[in-house]
Amino acid sequence: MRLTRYFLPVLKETPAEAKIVSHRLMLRAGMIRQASAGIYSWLPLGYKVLRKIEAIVHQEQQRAGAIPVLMPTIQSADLWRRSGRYEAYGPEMLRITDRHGREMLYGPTNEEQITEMFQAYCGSWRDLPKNLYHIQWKFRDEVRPRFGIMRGREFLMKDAYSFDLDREGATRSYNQMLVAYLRTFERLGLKAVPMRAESGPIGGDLAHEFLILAETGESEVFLDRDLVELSLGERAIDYDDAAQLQEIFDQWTGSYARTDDTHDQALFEAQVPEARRVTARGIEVGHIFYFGTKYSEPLGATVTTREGDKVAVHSGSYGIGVSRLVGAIIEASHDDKGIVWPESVTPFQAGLVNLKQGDAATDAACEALYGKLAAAGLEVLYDDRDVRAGAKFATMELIGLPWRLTVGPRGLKSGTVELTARRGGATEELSPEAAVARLAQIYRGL
Ligand code: 5CA
Repeated sequence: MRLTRYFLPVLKETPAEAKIVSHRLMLRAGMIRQASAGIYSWLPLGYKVLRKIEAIVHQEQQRAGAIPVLMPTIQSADLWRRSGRYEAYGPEMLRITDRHGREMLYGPTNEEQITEMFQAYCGSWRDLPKNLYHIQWKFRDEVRPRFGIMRGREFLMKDAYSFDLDREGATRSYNQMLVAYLRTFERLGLKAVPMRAESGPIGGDLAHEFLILAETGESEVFLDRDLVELSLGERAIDYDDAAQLQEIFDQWTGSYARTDDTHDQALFEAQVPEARRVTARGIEVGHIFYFGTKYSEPLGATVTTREGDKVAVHSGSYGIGVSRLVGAIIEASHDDKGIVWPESVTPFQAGLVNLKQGDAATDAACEALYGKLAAAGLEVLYDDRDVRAGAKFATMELIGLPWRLTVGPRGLKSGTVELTARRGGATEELSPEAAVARLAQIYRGL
């Protein structure tokens, strides 16, 4: 993409209304525009990142056995009356009346809708287990929408719903999602830790929230240093192997206890030696719930067991804040010049800076390199504007592309271009071919 043809409305000034760094940087880098309180348009650069995060979430959900569907945003109030949540959900729910006077709502979550769909088609133990998910916009009329897309009113969520015959099956489904989340967040370059949590209006007796550690996190957390260092890495996961899933669950949530301010500080201190205690702040990017038969009973989601008995299915729901993740990644990865994207979600894989726009030889070298990068399958933003080099560097740093190629007359004399890492700023001089090969290698498999 040539910058002169793109739509990248970067701001020089820091917007006064933005209180946290991700919100400031998203506005300055031209990623989002507020449409009304807590409701945003995604500008091209922001939309690209959102789509990349979405793609990783899709991949990891399907690897874990979840099946993609798409449910509507608008739901019928009657369905929610059947589960008893229509009144209980309170003013956070956006209630709408259609032209026939029928009460509708903009879905804040989809437990009712999916359970209704499940019970319409599934009636036997043979239909189980099932895990269906979608990535769809939600609306919650938050009292205080703030921090940009981090706490929006309209936001994009991945929500998965599992159906099992009994608690044992549901535990396996729960663990599948827990492990899928660990993988998803690792691929996004985030350190996420699962924490035992309250289930709130979703209900149920087992829930974990996934917190990513960042200075600006909303909640204070106390954790075991060993947990911060834990990683799945390249570990091969077999999502059909309940024992392996349980082992990972135990490893991440078990005896290395940690707590936030809603939990028992004394218990934490009893379990974790002082030398290993870490205090940090966390941003909630995911939340998983096991709620037994809370929705299946009132909505009639029953199956016939092998023995011929009729039982309500055990279910769970599993959310990821897809749009919130864009901000969370920035909170976790930025410096005083701007964003530092992890390679897995960067809007462009590299930036190309022409130091002497209008100089025939430099322009030709840039064009040739741009062509080679495209041929290698790399997504490049070519800054072909007729502005000072300093302004080009500042834009590249602000928008956070992990790699920058710089082409100027001096390097061209010796047949080289510069390849600079956004993180750390190290620069190498390479032939254009070697630079393309390096980048292709970095992005291989991502
Ligand atoms: N039905 C369950 C799981 S599918 C559910 O709704 N869970 S939730 O309420 O915890 O939301 C799931 C995730 O959505 C949260 O972990 C958070 O990352 C994200 N989220 C929730 N509210 C907002 C909001 N107002 N703005 C942005 N993201 C949000």
